[in-house]
Amino acid sequence: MANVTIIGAQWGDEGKGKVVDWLASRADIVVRFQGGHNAGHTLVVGNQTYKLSLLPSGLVRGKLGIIGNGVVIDPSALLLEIERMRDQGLHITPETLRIADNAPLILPVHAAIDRAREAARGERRIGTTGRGIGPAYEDKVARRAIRVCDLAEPETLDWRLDELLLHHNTLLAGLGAETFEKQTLRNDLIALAPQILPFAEPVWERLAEARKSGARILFEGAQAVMLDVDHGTYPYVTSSNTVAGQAAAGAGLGPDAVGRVLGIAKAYCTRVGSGPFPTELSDATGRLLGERGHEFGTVTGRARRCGWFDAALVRQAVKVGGIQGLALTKLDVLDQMQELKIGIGYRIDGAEYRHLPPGAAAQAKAEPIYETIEGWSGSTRGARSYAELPAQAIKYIRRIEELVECPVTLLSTSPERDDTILMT
Ligand code: 2SA
Ligand code: MG
Repeated sequence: MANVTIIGAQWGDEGKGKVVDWLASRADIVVRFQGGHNAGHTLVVGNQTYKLSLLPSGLVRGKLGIIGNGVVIDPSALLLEIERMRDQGLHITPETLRIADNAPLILPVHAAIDRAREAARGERRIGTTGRGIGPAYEDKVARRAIRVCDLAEPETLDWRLDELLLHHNTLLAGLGAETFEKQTLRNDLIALAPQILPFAEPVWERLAEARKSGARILFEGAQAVMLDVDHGTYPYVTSSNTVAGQAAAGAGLGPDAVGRVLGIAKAYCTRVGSGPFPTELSDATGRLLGERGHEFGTVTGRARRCGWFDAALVRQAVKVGGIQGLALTKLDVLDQMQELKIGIGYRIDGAEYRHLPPGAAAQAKAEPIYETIEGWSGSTRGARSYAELPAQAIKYIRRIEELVECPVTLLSTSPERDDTILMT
């Protein structure tokens, strides 16, 4: 297997965890390259369910896990997750997990700002996970982040925290929220340092060595292309680049290392948080999709909004994300529906579009243009070969391939790892 990069092709929760797990068994190293503990990847292995947030999914398969520099790391959340996974029997040590020494940290002040800002936005809130992801990325770009390596230089923490708090306490006070004490933050960081530093190293060096020795690397994306800070439904996006190109920059290797890019898409569409969702269904069909698909967030437990597959959107994700093959998940949720719809474009103020234009007002007005396709009465749940699929289900997949201009190379028919069909 060559290197593979996995990214979401919609708004997240496409079932990346399962596909990453499936591919991790053929990889040597699994790398996270963006996002943080806002991600939620559910892995079902036998009778165990693992819910991972920040840790690379490959750890469940005993593969080396790497958290790259493109990730924002909440050190307390990391330690808690490691503890939780150890309780489930996973062996996580500095031998199995490495984190980039130049990755920025998420501090409690970031989560406080995230939440205070969301509260202040009221109706216009983004619906963030409240984990401090956005504010931590802002600090990185503003050059005032405290990074993993800084934990090894406690003598610099004073001025770093001064600079950070000058900015954030002013903001928090303005938002009517509680401010932070430097000494408390400093003490906490110093206490965390000996627990975090054993995992830290220049991971780019290890990855370069791994490439030289022919190791197979799997890059595990979080969130999805439509939540990308540049290409997504801005401002209703996350604060990182989620496209495949980010795998290289967020891990510290060249673009040739990215390998084959696999996009994950649900056979319908969901979104958590606010923002445009042209094919959203707020009727009984939408509720049915949510119930059958168990559409609740892994991290926050929020109910997900549901709607029809939006081929115009996924086509766009294929192009900007660099997706070469699609894994289609949760097809079984559509079993027994008489009729299915696929969004093929949008109507905005009387004009027709094949893509979603970037303006927030235009996106909010976008009415989907649908194509209707007959459903199937049989079941696709747990199918393990192409021959087991109803003819009409195959037709649905083929039509999606045409519309998004990308082949469906994998089909996942249940959360179980082995219920996966390699399409040829
Ligand atoms: P943030 O917290 O700043 O990244 O939020 C900004 C937007 O990005 C969306 N977002 C997500 N959407 C789907 N899944 C995510 N992860 C969890 C999961 C979500 C959960 O995989 O289940 O448990 O609720 C995720 N993370 C961020 C978010 O909804 C905002 O629209
Ligand atoms: Mg998820």
